[in-house]
This record gives sequence, C-alpha cells and structure tokens, in this order.
Amino acid sequence: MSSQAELIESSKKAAAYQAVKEHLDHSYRHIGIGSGSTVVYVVEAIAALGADVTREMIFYPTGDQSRGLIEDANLRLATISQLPLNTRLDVCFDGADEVDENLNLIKGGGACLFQEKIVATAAKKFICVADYRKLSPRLGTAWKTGIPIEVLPLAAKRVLSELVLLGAQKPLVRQGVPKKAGPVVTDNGMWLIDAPFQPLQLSRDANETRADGEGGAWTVDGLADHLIKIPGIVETGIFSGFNGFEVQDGRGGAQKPIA
Ligand code: ABF
Repeated sequence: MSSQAELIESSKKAAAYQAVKEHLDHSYRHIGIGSGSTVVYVVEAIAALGADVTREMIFYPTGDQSRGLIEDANLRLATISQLPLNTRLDVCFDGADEVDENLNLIKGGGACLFQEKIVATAAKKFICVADYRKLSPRLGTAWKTGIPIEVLPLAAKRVLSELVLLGAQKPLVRQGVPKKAGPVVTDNGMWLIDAPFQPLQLSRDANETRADGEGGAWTVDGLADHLIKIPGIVETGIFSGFNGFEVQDGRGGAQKPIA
C-alpha cells in the first residue's frame, strides 16, 4: 500500500474510533450504521468495546453492506421498520463523499443514499465520519463526479433531461463495472444518476442563487428542493439541515461541535 493510501486508511480509522469514543454513550439502545469503507472502522470500534457494552444495543443498517458488517461483528441487527413507533435512534454514524463549511453533505458515491437518509433522519444525533479529504468550502469542489441521485429506472431519461434544464453538466446514469454489466442497481432496485453542478452556495439567500434554472450557482437547499420535486427522483445525495451534527475528520477530531 502506498504511503498516501496508508495515510487515508489511518485517517478513516482514527476518525471512526474517535467518533465512537465520543458519541456512543454506553446507555444508548438504538444505533444507526451507515455504509461505505469508513463505516467498516466504526463497526470495528464498536465491536472492540466488547459484549458487556454492546449487549443491549440494537443496530439499524442502511443497506446490504452495513447489514453484513453488523452481522459479521455479531451485533444485534434490526431493520429501520422494526424501530418502535415514536422512537428515535440515539445516534447514527455514517460516512460522506464531501462536507461543506455548513456541514451539508454529498452522499451516495458508494451507491447508498436513500436508506441512509431514512436512518439519518430517524436519529437524534448524526455523526458524520469523513476523513480530511472530504472537507471543502462548497459541495462540488472536492467531489467532482456530480450529485448522486436515485431514480426510478423507467424515469431515468426524463430525469436526465430535467437535470440539464436545471444546469447539470452532462449528467449520466452510473454504470457498473465492466460497463456492459449495465446501470448500477441500488439496494432499492433503483438506478443512480451522477449530476455535476457548479459548486453549491452555502446559504439560501446567497446572491448567486439560481432559483429558476437560469445562470449562476444553486444554493444547497435551493437545488435539493428543486430536485426532489422532479417525478422519478426517489431521493438525492444532498444531506442538509441535520440536528446534532458533527464531523470527525481523523486529524484531531471534530470540525464543528454539536449544538
Ligand atoms: C456511503 O459511502 C455513501 O453515502 C457515501 O457516499 C460513501 C462514503 O464512503 P467511504 O467511507 O467509503 O468514502 O455512505
């Protein structure tokens, strides 16, 4: 492994262990577990606490990969549909592809976003474990392949046309490897579109806001609001406005404290 790759892995691991140490209160019962390569270390850190600590905890995955991680670590598994009514997860740990200065996220680079948003919004506290590479002033600066958008396959072409009208530059249906395998299919049986936009403004009332699809850059919330109204879009990889949010970056801890 190159020294760069080693640095990245050690940052992910440090961020994950720090996040678990600071934010997994041992009295917690319901815990959301996101997807991706960083979350592997989150589950490792939780399992390392031992059965005495984790015995009463129930873990809710955001897809097939995180379900496998929970099972392999011998932690108690439940689906989000089994979370009792009027109950919230105590905490959710998840990764991200990019994080801006206001702690808005792009997610879905690893093909998981829809169940991740369901689990994240069910949690009282959302802890994003994102190593130093993922922090940027504006979404779309570090993560250049575009905003991941989960779509109904039947509607994919129509959605591509709508995205171009909103200013996306060459949005594409994500293809599997090898390409002849066809489109990537999500855990929900949907396809993904990657839609590159100009880097997103932080605030809803920024001067450059592109509210009507004409010129300028979108704000994070402006674009998210427009995208979710397009028929055929199931969910987008823009995550914003979470309460109790903190980013652990693997270089000494939190970017922003939880309010
Ligand atoms: C999933 O994995 C996605 O939402 C996000 O895109 C990605 C982060 O993965 P990694 O930790 O591998 O960078 O959570």
